Amino acid sequence: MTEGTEGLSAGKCLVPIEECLVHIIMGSASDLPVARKGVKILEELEVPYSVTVASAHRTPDLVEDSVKGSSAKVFIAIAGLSAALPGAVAAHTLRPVIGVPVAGKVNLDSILSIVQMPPGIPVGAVGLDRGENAALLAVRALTLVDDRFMDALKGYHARMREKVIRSGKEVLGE
Ligand code: C2R
Repeated sequence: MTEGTEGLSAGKCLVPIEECLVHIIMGSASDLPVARKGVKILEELEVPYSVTVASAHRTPDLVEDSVKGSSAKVFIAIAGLSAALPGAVAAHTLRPVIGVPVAGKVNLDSILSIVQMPPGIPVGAVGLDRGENAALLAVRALTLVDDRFMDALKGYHARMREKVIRSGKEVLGE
């Protein structure tokens, strides 16, 4: 884990950085609540990850260093407002990049900034603040290189199914 994200209590990358498979970049420390949702999933599914803060607008050199210095197979870029970050990350790697727009006073700004990438530099997009879906999509991509992640996802889906069934029973007083 890169310095500056100490708030992620359970977010330490327990393996050497070169073994982290998913690299999460937040445009600002204020995006931490969204990053936490993704971290929770990656920890539950035992996917080695790393987290850092770097901004395409404020610290473009750090974005480049962070991407080029990572051996991650999938990148997650979280940003609100004029969200250039996911596109900037995609400009520095040929690995898949998943952008997470962050909700604010105007929600369409970050969504459109991520979705409307110019031809040639694709960025996948999940919904507003959907850090967990970004992580799940990243794990789905990892199933292409390692079947262990397929088993992890199957377990996740089985638990989700149980939760839905249980909540239905509770609502209906069964
Ligand atoms: P602050 O809370 O630091 O003022 O940031 C961040 O992702 C955050 O959601 C406010 C918002 O600005 C976003 N930000 C970007 C970029 N850098 C910071 N969209 C970027 O480079 O795209």
